[in-house]
Amino acid sequence: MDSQMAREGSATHATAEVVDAVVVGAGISGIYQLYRLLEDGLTVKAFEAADGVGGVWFWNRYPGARVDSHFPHYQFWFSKALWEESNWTERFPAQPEIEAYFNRVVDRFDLRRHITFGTRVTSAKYDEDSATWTVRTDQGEVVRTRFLIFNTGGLSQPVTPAFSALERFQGQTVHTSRWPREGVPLAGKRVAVVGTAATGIQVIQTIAPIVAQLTVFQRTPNYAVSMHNPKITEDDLAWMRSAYDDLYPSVHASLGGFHFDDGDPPLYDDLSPAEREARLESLWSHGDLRIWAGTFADGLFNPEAAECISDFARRKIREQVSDTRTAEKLMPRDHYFGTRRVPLENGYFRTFDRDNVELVDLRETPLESFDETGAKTSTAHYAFDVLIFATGFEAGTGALDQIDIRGLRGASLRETWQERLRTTLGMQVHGFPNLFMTMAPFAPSATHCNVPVCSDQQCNWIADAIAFDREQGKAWLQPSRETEAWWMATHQQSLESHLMAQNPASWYHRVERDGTDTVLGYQGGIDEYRRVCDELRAGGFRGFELG
Ligand code: NA7
Repeated sequence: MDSQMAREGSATHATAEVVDAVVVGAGISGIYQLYRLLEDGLTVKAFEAADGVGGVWFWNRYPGARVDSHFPHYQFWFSKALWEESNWTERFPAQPEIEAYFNRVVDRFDLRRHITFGTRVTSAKYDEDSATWTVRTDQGEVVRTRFLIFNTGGLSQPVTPAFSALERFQGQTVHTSRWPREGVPLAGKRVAVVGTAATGIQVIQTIAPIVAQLTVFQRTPNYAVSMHNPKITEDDLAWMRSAYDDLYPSVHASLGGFHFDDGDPPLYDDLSPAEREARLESLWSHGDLRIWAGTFADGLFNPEAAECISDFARRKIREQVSDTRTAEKLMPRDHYFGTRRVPLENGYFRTFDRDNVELVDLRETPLESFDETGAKTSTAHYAFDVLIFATGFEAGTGALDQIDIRGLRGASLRETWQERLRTTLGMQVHGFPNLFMTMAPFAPSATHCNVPVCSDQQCNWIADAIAFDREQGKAWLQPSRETEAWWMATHQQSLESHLMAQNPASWYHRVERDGTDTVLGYQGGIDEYRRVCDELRAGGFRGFELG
């Protein structure tokens, strides 16, 4: 420890508030993590950068923002009483309804007073002698804590590509995940959108009818399933309230955090071409995500099966777009259905039939630079008043990379991960005792999960690990180096023969320093993941070091 750190350290010890646990983030995971740790009798302080709760549902207030998890799956699972009181109006609720729900939950369980809003954690340093973390914020707060949990989300740090001369553009520029609360005036404006994945699809289909002109800059076309989004009736709500006990075990034992009534999917080779087509039509007609992994048992492993689903999804695009050339540009040919995030769409493809919408294929004509009035591709200039970036996030590590996190011997988490990304179960990292995280790399929740289900399981496991550590009278707990190596090998095995591992980059992938590609999400399914987590817990956190 250098002398400055020593001085800083002793000042900190003298003045800092001391708690059992600090929770960073008040989104879906942070809210439940806070609730559970308080229930367990810990003193807890939560920090949230935003001035309200909801995480992604606070920040992503762009037009058309809506969840792709169908009713009744996207809500907290920790309280049956809460289920019995909850009301939903649509099968796929929109952002305002979800944000309001989080606010209701926080008030119902009196959690708000434990959260410090408008405050960003900037550093966290572990002190080996006291086995505590010192957490600092951008508001000058200093807190010492035994346990530190980052519920900061896997998709919270937005990315805006460094386009040439972007700073010259004189119109309004906005990223979908930093949409101002007061909105952005779009009616009658010329608008451009960069990005055509889950977010771009929602914003494009929503604003096309109100803007004067919409220019869509597309790099990679995406498959999308036509959403079926009826209003929720009193009967639906009555069913939901009676279904909690059945659904809870079922979603927690599923592949992706949903309960579907379709039974186990057949193998591709077990069906005739006509049976395959009928199955695809039937699954498609539900208008939700069941077609993603539920068509054929080998749909994400067998290239022939994957091509069959992809061909079907391309034909669905073709049917919705009048102009053949435009339809062709919208049809993915470089990846299989389901190897990137499959969004739901609600009129997206039909949007391109509108006279005021133009699709610019950046693969044909790359974006070269911006100027005062718009953007120039290799063949044309496009003028617009508002530029919307639906360009995604620094997935997996983005939020944590913003924080100076120092574990044993002052090792930096950011630098550790720059060497090579590694976690144990996506919840801990060797060398960072008592530090936990949710929605982080190498858990199913890093890519594929109905988040409330996965976060429920992870928050419980973390709280159980903390409880175990305390019951044992220990000060700290961390995975051993061997446990971490075992988990990384297990993760790697889950990708074997998986077509996702072979398909092109998306936010599901990360390219390591040495050029190797890794998939962020554990692909063994949340059932298997939970089994492994439960086994480690039941075995007294075998493979973890306590001290
Ligand atoms: P995504 O899924 O990361 O999509 C980002 C989009 O932005 C995608 O279409 C990208 O094209 C496009 N993009 C990114 N950089 C560029 C550049 N430089 N030029 C042109 N186009 C670019 O983010 P979303 O917000 O849509 O969704 C994130 C998740 O949030 C989603 O999966 C849900 O789970 C919720 P690309 O495909 O890279 O060619």
